[in-house]
Amino acid sequence: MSVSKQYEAARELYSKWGINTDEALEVLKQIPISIHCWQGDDVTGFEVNKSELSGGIDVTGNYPGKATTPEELRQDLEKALSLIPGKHRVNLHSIYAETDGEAIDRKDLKPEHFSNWVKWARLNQLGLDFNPTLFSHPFAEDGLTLSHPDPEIRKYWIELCQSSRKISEYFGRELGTPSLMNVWIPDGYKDIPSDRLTPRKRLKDSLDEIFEEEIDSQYHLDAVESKVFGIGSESYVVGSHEFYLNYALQNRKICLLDTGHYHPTETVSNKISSMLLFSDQMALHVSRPVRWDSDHVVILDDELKEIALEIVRNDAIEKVRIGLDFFDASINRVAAWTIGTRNMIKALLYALLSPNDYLRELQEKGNFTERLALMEEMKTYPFGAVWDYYCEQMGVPVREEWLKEVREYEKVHLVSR
Ligand code: RNT
Ligand code: ZN
Repeated sequence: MSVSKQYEAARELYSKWGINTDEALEVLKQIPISIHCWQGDDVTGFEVNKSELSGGIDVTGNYPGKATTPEELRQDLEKALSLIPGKHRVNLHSIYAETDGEAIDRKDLKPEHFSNWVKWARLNQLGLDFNPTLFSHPFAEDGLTLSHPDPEIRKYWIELCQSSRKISEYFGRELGTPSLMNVWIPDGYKDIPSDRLTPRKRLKDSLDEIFEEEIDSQYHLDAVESKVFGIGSESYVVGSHEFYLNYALQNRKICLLDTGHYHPTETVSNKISSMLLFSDQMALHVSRPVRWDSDHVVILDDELKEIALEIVRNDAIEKVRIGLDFFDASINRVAAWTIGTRNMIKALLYALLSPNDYLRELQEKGNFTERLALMEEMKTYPFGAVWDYYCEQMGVPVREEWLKEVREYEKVHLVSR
């Protein structure tokens, strides 16, 4: 049966619950996903004097064909984007600046060092987001940055964040869509600290200094990302969830929740409603922790669906900025982007095809039997048929067809690298 015939049948089934599949697809089309560039090169970047990846994060695997130049990275991203339905965003880091072979200090980077990215984004109708890179650097070798006891080192990182805000603002101005600049730092201790307060005080002061200058939110937004532990910071992380939750609330900044940054039984899906009761914006790094913050490729698992359901049910599509954050070097990297991003979009579609109002009513009435029964039955409704139709309509490969294209791309472009 053709994709559209299957879609017709699915449309009828969903309409029984008052769900308009055509409308759901129109909504889906408008949801941008911020795709992280760093999956394409294992968080390496293009700095002239590269430092090894640090900060308690790790990329494992040595699948051939990783991007080693900005041109290769953009080409790979374009390939992935051609397999992903919708218009999206690309998320950059300081280490992806282009300095023409000149060793420019990270804190001295200027908008012009990202002009190729902006040109490319405009050409491909993409928004850009940004991150100052506060790891993989000689000044971050002891795992401390914005909370460092040495004021000179702290100053360095503060200045990096300040100049990064200008770069982010430039993205927003040039592309007509605000750039989200996310500050994540690795700071913490391997072993039990004797003073938890002082480093946090210093981080608070550093952030105040970074954000001192007002920047028009039409162009730039500030976000802060917490973490529970990292490799080498197992006992204490300065920028914990409570730290940033309070900081963001008090200073009207955006709190960014990474799905790999909580205790293993804690879920981000359960946090979204609480966050949104107190602020009208939040951001996500959707990732997949496997036993630890391992940043595996996002799959369509229960938690991903639950996150999407929370965004849709809480009327928060415009409030939650969805970004991805995973890096797997053991598989084809273009495939990694494609799989993870398609899954995020699938989860959103799944959520849009749920009888959310009716389910809410059931709960309010205390009818938990029907609530559970219906939620379970919806899982086997023909959501795949709607997804396939969406891909066809958006001009991207249907089902696993995209894999052929990645294989071909690998043969022609990646193997020879
Ligand atoms: C690290 C954070 C952070 C990074 C990226 C590369 O634990 O999740 O977001 O993964 O900035
Ligand atoms: Zn993250």
